[in-house]
Amino acid sequence: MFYEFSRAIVRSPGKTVINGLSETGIKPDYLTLKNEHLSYIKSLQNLGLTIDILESEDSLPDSVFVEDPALTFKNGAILLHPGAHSRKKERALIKPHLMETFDRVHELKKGYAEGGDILRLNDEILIGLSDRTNQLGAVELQNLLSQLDYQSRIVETPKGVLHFKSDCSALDEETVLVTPRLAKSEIFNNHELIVTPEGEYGAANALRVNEVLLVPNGYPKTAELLSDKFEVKIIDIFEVSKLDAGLSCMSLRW
Ligand code: CIR
Repeated sequence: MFYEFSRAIVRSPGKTVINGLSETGIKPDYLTLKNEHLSYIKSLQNLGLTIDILESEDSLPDSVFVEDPALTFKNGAILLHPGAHSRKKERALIKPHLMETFDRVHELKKGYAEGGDILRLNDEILIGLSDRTNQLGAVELQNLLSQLDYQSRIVETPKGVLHFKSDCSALDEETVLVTPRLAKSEIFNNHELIVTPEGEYGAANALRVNEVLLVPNGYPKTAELLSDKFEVKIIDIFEVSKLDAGLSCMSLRW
């Protein structure tokens, strides 16, 4: 199953994380963010995952968001090219660890793409075009995914949304959590949709890990809606979200 994981990679936040890219314009508090990150690691460990914790890198403030420079699967990994200028060197930073960990590591050679735009569903992978993922990178990524035996489809990220997965997450084989603006598209025609209630769009980046659904704190209506069908665990990411990031961004899972 696509949400069954036994391993993950995370990177500790450096002190410069407070200078990470942010549309909110609000600087997070370093120590609180660090604690949120530690609790996140604990939650994944409690779900049975073995975690590789990489050292912080102060020269790259957003490098705690390891989801963006790579994709990981049980049968291999893909090194991506972040579209954000200040994040370009994160690819070289994570490369040695991926080479040590995976037998097969493919590398995106053309265009750019960030992991936050890549949504894994049960039978295909969606690649959302955004300011961080362009058509050239998306087509090249489709080639690399097919070498790992994954089918993929290129879709549009709603305008003004940072990453495709800022607005959706796959909950199980047939269910996807989406914001109302993404629910209007025809992208998920074959899926049952759960739409985030008014004012709770930030809950759309939930994270299914094994038997549990991790949901960001601060979205009570969404959490209640989801607990009808899923075992929900609430995670604090108030500081992390000041950097436009969510639950999926802080780990690479496989
Ligand atoms: C950025 O703007 O790149 C970071 N501040 C946040 C990245 C969040 N990553 C993700 O959604 N996958």
